[in-house]
Amino acid sequence: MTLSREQLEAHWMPFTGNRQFKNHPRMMASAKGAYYTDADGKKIFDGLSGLWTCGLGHGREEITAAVSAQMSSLDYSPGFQYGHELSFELANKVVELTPSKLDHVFFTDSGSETIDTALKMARGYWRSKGKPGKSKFIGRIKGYHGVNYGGVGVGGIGFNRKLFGQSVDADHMCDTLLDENKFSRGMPAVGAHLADELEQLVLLHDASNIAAVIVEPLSGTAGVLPPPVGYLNRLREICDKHDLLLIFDEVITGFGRMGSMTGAEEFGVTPDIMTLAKQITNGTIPLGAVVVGSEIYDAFMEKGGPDYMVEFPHGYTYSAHPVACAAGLAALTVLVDDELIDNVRAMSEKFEEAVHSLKGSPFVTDIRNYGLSAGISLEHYPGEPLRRPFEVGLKCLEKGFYVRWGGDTIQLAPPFIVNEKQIDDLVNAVGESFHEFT
Ligand code: PXG
Ligand code: PLP
Repeated sequence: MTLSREQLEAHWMPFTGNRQFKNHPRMMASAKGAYYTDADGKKIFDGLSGLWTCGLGHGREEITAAVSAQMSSLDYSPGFQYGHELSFELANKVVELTPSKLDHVFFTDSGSETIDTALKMARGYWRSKGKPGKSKFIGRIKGYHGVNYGGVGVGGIGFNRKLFGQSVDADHMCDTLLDENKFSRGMPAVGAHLADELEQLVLLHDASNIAAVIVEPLSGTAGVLPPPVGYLNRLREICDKHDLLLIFDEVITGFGRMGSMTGAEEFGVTPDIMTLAKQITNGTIPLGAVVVGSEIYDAFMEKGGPDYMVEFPHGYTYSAHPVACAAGLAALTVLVDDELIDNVRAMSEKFEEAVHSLKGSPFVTDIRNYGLSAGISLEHYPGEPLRRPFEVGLKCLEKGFYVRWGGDTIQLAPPFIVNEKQIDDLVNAVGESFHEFT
């Protein structure tokens, strides 16, 4: 590495232990396919697909070519009051790949912006319907919906909230972790009844005060929590019964990781609003998307006033950025043309076998998986729940494997192009790391 310790001070890194990192930097230098190369030239397997972003693998020439051509032809185009054709093409592509009820796309630049946009849409929708009281949101404990003000308010990870105080008006359902489901493979059998807590919250707050319910179909950041069988269906029924919008935050589950194009498709439940980001450009250029049905879009259009008026006073300087749209179109084309979701399905069985072989390893208290994602919970050091996963992550890195540590879990999300040998190597490295504590 060429940078001095002093040169590392200026950058305040996101979601990073800055003090630890700057004393022990982990610098990536390049990436190709399923591997990173670090600043010392060491090859590292990408066991988290970037940050759940790069399922197609790194360095896809099709994306590079599309981005580079776009930079040369139209590097920026004003997103407000002017357009460019690529964003319309990409919107059509997203509509084609998401459930048929969802047919309008609003572009943002990240998952967090996408969530805050969706929350504003939900409130604006009810106001346009003459029901301004419907403003509260219901999220879920352990939910992660990004870090903007709305997203942390509906989010359910205490660590992400406690420094900042309450933002939007929100209450939370319980998470879906149950002792009897420990070491479940795929969707846990028990837990549909947990959705009934939403009925309790409706009784408490009254539906006339609630705008929307927001959940990740599978909670990613919390440590990979697949939905119990019937749980999402039950949420949908309760939302329908009480006229609540249902938002699926598919920032991680969108575009392939579950073995279907979306979590909604995989789990057979369609939300009113879907939020997408990450995999939409294979992580190459920041881009997010909110997808809604005509019912919501039309509500804004109908109340929009004269046609020169803006119907939804919202948008980002970089909304529908032409270079991001070029990356998105290229990435989604590769995802479809290379039939990579078929490989997710083919590999997910092998992946499930492999990760569950870690049952019985030292400190492992639970293992959960779905598609190409898995979470492994670890026994705490007394009073230090976050330390062991951090140590495991560093041990894996020494062995040449990048994995995520977060909360009391280790998380794995290999790229969609992964093969059986790479799965074995990844899981063996994680297993060896557990044994090195004893
Ligand atoms: N919703 C969900 C479900 C997410 O997983 C966001 C919103 C926010 O997206 P942005 O683009 O604003 O970060 C996310 C992002 C991890 C990890 O290691 C997960 C996320 C981001 C970074 C790291 O689990 N999820
Ligand atoms: N702050 C100021 C002073 C701005 O002028 C703008 C955008 O014009 C913003 C914030 C919002 O930036 P963005 O549109 O990139 O979210």
